[in-house]
Amino acid sequence: MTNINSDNSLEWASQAYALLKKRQEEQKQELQKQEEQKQELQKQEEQKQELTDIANKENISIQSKTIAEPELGEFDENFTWSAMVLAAQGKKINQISIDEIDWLTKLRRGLEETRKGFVTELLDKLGDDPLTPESLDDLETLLIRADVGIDSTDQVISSLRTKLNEEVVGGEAGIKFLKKELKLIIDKPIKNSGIDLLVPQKGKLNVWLLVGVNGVGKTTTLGKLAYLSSKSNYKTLIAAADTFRAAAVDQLKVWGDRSNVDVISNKSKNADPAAVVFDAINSAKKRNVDLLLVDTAGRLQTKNNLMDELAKIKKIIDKKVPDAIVESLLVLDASQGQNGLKQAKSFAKSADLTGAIITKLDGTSRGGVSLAVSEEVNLPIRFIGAGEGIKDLRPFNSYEFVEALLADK
Ligand SMILES: Nc1nc2c(ncn2[C@@H]2O[C@H](COP(=O)(O)OP(=O)(O)O)[C@@H](O)[C@H]2O)c(=O)[nH]1
Ligand SMILES: [Mg+2]
Repeated sequence: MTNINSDNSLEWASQAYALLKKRQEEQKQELQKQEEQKQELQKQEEQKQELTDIANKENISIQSKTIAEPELGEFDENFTWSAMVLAAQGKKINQISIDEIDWLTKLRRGLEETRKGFVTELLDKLGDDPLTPESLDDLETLLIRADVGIDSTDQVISSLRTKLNEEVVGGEAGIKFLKKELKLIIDKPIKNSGIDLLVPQKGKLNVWLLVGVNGVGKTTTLGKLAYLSSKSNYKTLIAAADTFRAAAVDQLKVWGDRSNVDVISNKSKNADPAAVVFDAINSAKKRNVDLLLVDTAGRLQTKNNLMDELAKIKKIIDKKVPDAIVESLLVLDASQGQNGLKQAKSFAKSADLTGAIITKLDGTSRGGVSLAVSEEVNLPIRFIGAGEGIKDLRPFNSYEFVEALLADK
C-alpha cells in the first residue's frame, strides 16, 4: 500500500528515529535542568510567601505545569508507518516530532476497529486479484457497515465501477483508488469553506462556540483546544457558558488550569449563558485575547430551547464584537455512528454551523461516520479527538485520516 517496505523508506524512518532519540536525550537533560531551577525558585518563593499576591501565585503555578512530551517508543512498525505518513506529506526528517508520531500511532490504533470491519475483510476478499463487480458489492456492504453513509458509499462505488469498466484494477490499485475517493469526499466541504486549516486570525477576536448534545465531548475538546491554542501562542480565554450543569464550570477550570488559560464563569444557579459570554467578551477585549472558546450546554434541542440560547449567544457576540470571527463547531461522538449523524443533521438545520469536530475516534468501529458528516451534512471537519488526554486532539488532516483508516494492518 505504502512503500513502507522499500529500503529507502526504512532508511528514512530509521534516520528520523535516530534523530528523535537524540533530541529526546537532549530534552531530558534540559528538563532536568529546568526542574532544578524550578526547585530553587520554589525555595525562594516559599521564603517570601506571605508577600506574594494572587497574581504571583498564578505565575508560580505556570512554571510547575509542564506537560511532558510522550516517550519515544520502539523503532517498530508503528513508528515506521507514522514516519512514512509524515514523509509522504513532504516533512523533512528534522521536522518530525514525537508528538506527531505518537498521535498518528494513536489514530491508526484508534481506527483499528473501524478498519477491521472493512479493510481487512476487503483485502482478504480481494487478495491480489483484480477487482470484480462482485468485490464491489462486498465493498459496498462493508462501507455501509462502517457507517460511511449511503451517499458517500454510492459515490465511491460508482466511481470504482466506472474505473472498472475502463480498465483492469488490481487489489492494490483498488485500495489506492479507494483512498483517493474517500479523501475527495472529506476534502469537499473543507475546500468549499475556503479554509484548509482552521486557526485563529491574528489581530481579531476569534470566537469558537462548541455545540452538541450532552456527553459527546464538548468540554474535554475545549480543554484540548485551549492547550493547542495557548501552546501556539494565541492569547486564549474560556467562557463557561454551560450553566446548566454545576460541575461543568469546575471541569472546565481543571482543563484551563492545565494549559494556564483563564475561565470566565458565573456560578450562580440558572445563570444566563449569554450573560457569561457577555462578560467573557469584555474580558477578552480588555486582555487582547486572540481566541475565546465557548463551552455550551448540550440538552437535546427538541426538549429545551437550546437553539434559542445559541442564537442569543450569537446575537450578543454580533452586537459586542461585530468584526469577530465566529466559528460554530459541532462536536460529534464517532462511537454514536448513525445516531450522531442524525444529531448533526438536526443541529445543522437550526444552528448555523461552520464546522465539525469528531471525538472518540479511539476504539470505535464507527470511524467511517466522519465521511458521512462530510458528505451528508456538508461540514468541514476541523479537529479530531482520539483519547482523553490533553494532547489527544489534532487539526484534521484528511490524508492522515484516510491513511490511518485504510492502513494495511
Ligand atoms: N475515549 C475518549 N473519550 C473522550 C474523548 N473526548 C471526550 N471523551 C470522554 O467523554 C466523556 C464526556 O465528555 P465531556 O467533555 O464532559 O462531554 P460534554 O457533555 O459534551 O461536555 C468524558 O468522560 C470524556 O473523558 C475522546 O476523544 N476519546
Ligand atoms: Mg460539558
